[in-house]
Amino acid sequence: MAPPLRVLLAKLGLDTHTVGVTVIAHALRDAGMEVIFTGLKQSAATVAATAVQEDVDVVGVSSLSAAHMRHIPELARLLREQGAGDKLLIVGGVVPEEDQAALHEAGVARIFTMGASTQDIVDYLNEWRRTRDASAQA
Ligand code: B12
Repeated sequence: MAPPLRVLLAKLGLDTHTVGVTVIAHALRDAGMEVIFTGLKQSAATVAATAVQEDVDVVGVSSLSAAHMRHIPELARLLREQGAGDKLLIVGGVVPEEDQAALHEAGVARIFTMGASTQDIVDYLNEWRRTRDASAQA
């Protein structure tokens, strides 16, 4: 059997909104994934280092305090610089539409905003894994 998908959930900067990230952690765990939570008030450098050390497949940032443009492009850059650019980077929370294109440009694969269905997030991650594993075998 394939090992479970490993997901690092992160909170960056001064953002202390915890409900969304907790809901997502439970949903991913209930779907059989391994979830690691960084805790609050992390820097992009700490999250990138943790992602590498823990050898996760996915880095998911929960961002509700309007600091996404400050921290997330930096996190994407640090992941690439540390040879971890193949990890899937996703974001959830309060991200205005006008910022989304720049985050995608920086390396964010998908953004799930307020009201996103946890089942859609689980399905998205499972589908990403299927595609990744299929192309690795080809
Ligand atoms: C509850 C709340 C608080 C609580 C937080 C308590 C806690 N421990 O979490 C308290 C009162 C402490 C608080 C404080 C503040 N808040 Co507040 N808060 C909210 C509120 C009302 C609800 C957030 C919530 O819990 N939603 C429920 C969860 C389930 O939803 P969610 O987090 O959006 O998560 C879903 C998706 O976004 C997504 N998702 C989220 N994270 C992730 C991660 C991944 C990996 C994935 C895949 C998906 C995903 O999936 C989830 C399921 O659908 C929102 C308004 C709102 N309607 O969103 C404001 C809101 C987020 N807060 C806001 C603000 C401004 C603040 C304060 C700055 C207010 C102040 N002046 O002090 C402070 C900041 C504190 C800080 N340092 O971060 C603003 C943010 C504005 C912005 N980003 O531009 C909002 C939007 C209110 C508003 N309309 O202005 N807040």
